[in-house]
Amino acid sequence: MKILTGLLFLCALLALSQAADVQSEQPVPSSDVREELEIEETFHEALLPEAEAGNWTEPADVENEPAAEENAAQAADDLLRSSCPAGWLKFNHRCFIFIPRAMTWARAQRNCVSLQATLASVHNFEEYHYIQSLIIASTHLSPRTWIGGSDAQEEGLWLWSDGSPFHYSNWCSGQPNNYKIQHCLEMNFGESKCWSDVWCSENLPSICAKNI
Ligand SMILES: [Ca+2]
Repeated sequence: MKILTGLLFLCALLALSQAADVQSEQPVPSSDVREELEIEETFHEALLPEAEAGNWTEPADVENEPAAEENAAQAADDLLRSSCPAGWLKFNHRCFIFIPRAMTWARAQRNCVSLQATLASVHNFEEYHYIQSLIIASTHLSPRTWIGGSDAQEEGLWLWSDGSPFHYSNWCSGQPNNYKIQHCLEMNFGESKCWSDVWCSENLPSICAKNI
């Protein structure tokens, strides 16, 4: 009886030890591995809702590529728009051209309009000086020339034909005098090469200007 009991006890021990072996075959993750697994799970959980909602954000370096192309296209566009057509000269975001053919003020303005421009308005001394130097470069002289000022709509109320405000002026002494009704603005008048009102029917060369 004692032998039988001993055998049963031995069998029980063997069975227990085998069960323990089976359990020990399942590797217990080390603490490092557990951390990695947790991080990976967190990563997927964090991405999934956005991806499913269609809010996937491209990584930064990929996202920059279209932006760089866009910037290059914008720069090329700016360059194109910042240049003037052949024969025109750029100053203060406008293009200017001297038209040597003598015409009345109205015909000179119409000619400018046909070039997608207007007779030039002048807003400060630098612009006036630039226009004077442009005329000298074209003619080697300083002939009287039409620019875009007129008070034909109302005597003494000077307007620029491009619609810009008439703030700056360079009238010669005693001008504008509306002598025998003068409604158009000529530059390079007299020795001082300043401005005067003159009859609009005079035939003068002109300066056209257009915005870039
Ligand atoms: Ca006058």
